[in-house]
Amino acid sequence: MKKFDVLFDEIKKSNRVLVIGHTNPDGDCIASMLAMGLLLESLEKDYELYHKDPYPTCLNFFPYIEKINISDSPIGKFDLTITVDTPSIKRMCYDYDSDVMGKLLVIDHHFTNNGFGELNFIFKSIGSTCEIIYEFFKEISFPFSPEIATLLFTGIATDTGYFQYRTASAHTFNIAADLINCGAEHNVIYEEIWKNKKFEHVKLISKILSSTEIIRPLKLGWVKIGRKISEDASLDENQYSDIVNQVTSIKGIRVAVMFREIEEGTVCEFRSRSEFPVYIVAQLFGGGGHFYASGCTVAYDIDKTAEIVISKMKEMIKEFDLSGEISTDGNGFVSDDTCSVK
Ligand SMILES: [Mn+2]
Repeated sequence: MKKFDVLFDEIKKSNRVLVIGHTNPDGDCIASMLAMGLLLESLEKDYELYHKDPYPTCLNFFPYIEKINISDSPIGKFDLTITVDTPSIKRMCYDYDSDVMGKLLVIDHHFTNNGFGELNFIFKSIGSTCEIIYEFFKEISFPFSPEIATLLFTGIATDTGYFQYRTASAHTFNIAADLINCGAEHNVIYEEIWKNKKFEHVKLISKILSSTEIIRPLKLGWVKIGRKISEDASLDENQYSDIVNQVTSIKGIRVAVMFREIEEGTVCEFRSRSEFPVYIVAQLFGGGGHFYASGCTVAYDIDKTAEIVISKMKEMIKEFDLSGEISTDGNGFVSDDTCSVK
């Protein structure tokens, strides 16, 4: 039996399929949804690509982006729901209701995913959901059109910080090369995603970054975005990611946090460039994510949240030795990670 037999069978035997993703979608999520949509299209399936939240505007260039129904709810009933790139049931962009949405199938790569679907295809060592979908399409010999290549390349590139994280393995680079051969224009994609900032956003980002603080001996840095800036700025996920990544780009800083105040509390986004697993911090505060990138929302204002989270992180980081440049896994496709059928 091949790795994705069960997944493909489930899709083939379904009548009406809903494809959704995680709240505040990023490039990997939207590209995965669209790629799955193109497979369903070719299988002549009745399907809907649905999302509750708007996607980052830098993804406007995505082929078939208009196929995503962005509204309050999907239309009608389904016998199969595929949620992509979604770490937990509470991060699904639409509350799961089996009567309306049918069987729940999860395709994901988040470290903290506990397999909340009836069928789970979770590969925790892979850097992006798009890389999993590449493997799936490869296995079923679904051809990589230039459109699919563009989508999958972008999803892989955005989730690996343009191939800079350790999750971008040699195998990931081989996949990227294959996708370029199939028509992904890497230079165009780079321009669209990373060279597309508005002038006022660059000025705002520089203002936000001027509040960066660091504790050099702990290799820890953080930045705060108050409620007013957070509401006025209308930055998207990709742009926020850029800000916290700037903090990790400081020489000697291995762990970074961005605090962003919203109505319900404070969003914390963690990044690690070391063996320090930031998903553990996120989990402590009710969130989750990856080894090197994770997040949570704390129900306090920004100053109180920062105080509590930073003090906890100081304790935790002291237990780790961040003096070296320790490398971890990133050895490509680990087939028997978690592929459960409940
Ligand atoms: Mn992802």
